[in-house]
Amino acid sequence: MSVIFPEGFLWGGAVAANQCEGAYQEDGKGWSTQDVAPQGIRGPITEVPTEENLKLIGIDFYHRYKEDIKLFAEMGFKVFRTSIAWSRIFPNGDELEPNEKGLQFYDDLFDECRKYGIEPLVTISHYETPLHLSKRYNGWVNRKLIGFYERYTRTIFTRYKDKVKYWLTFNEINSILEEPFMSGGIYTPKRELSKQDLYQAIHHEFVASALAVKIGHEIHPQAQIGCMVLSMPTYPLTPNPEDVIAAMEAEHKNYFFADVHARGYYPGYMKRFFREHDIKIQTEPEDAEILKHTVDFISFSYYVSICETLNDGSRKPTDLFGGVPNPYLETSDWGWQIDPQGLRYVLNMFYDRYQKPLFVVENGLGAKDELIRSDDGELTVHDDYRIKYLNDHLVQVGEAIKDGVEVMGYTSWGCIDLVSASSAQMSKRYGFIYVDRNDDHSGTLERYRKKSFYWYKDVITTNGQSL
Ligand code: BGP
Repeated sequence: MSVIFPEGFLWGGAVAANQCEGAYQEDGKGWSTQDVAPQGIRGPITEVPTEENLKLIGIDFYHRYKEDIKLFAEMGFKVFRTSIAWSRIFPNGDELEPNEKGLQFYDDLFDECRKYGIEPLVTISHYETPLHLSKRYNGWVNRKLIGFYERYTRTIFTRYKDKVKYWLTFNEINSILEEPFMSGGIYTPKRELSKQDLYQAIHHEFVASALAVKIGHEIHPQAQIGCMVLSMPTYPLTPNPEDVIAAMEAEHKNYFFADVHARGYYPGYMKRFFREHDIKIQTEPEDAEILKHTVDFISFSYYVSICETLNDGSRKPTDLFGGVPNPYLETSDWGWQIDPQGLRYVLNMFYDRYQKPLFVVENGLGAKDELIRSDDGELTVHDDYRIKYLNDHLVQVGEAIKDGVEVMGYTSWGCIDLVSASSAQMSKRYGFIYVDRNDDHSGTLERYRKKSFYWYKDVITTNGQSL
């Protein structure tokens, strides 16, 4: 490849605590919203954690992280994205003192990363509000959550300031639109949640996120603190201007979140939306000033693009993401449309809009893998489909760099197999490393290098020249 990825480009992989750690009841951890979602974010939630939940030990990362980080180091990772489980640090979320054992676990984890020169990139809240905050306060609908989050962020910034430089405030913050419970800890069932409450919760998250940027910089001036949004380019299905406007409005729904984080104020199109839907956001006098603490960089996940068309009721929407399917694109085993060029498109759109550095912190192919014995006797997976997917997407990151976009790094999602967020299954695998763990909870939990492991190692060693 002729593109020179910048010197110091942060190559790596990403996971989230709740999808890999397991150890849900160890060392003083409290319950989180994840622990009552036995079928993943799309399934019904239960009152208390069920038997099924307790069997979900993730990939037992809590006990095996040393082995896993060693494998990441073998691939040459420069960065490793994970999250801190809020309920390990503040088990209920509203207590005054943190749980020392929870803090110690992440101390050890970050030390282990640094031992190999791997920078941790830490998501402060990744789909796992402490369950107590959800039940008692209705999650982010309640302004009190800002104070609880502030205490939590202050605690972790202070504790890890010598170990962590890169932070993300909320995972896929815009996913609260579709997943108010998992993303916003909102206990009210989605069908009964008013737009007023939803956008009030979003406002509270914005203020909390900006406060984290402010506090983070006060405690650690060199810290780089970003927002994290789910990016999903939305194309007009046809050149009909109605479709173009439908696509623009659908994009606004998502841009709104990055706009507030990058610019520090609400965009005009949202003020119009609030007026037309009679939404009156309750604010405090200090909010406008707090929001001016804008992020250092924009990070995002990228999996799919969709199309939009005027809503005449004749088109079948895609089930998970809304919009309608793009007739030019193929889909993954899980029906997610594959569009590498959409990644170049979205990188350009974000950069033109904000002129801030960008970080691709999630991208990857969820697929069914088969563990086989290779000629040399090793157990492995011949995941050429994954290599192709990632290669095609990274080539487009390279194209965006040629376009002049400032890209800080790339962390592929689920660099080691983990539990899928939407389905709570193991069989939807993203990793370079296969974990012997099955949907029925059987398996040895042994780790095996897939073919893509060696491919990615080459990509990193050559700083992208092997693509
Ligand atoms: C993102 C989430 C991740 C991750 C990924 C893949 O939305 O931030 O937590 O799970 O999607 O989704 P899934 O696991 O459903 O395939």
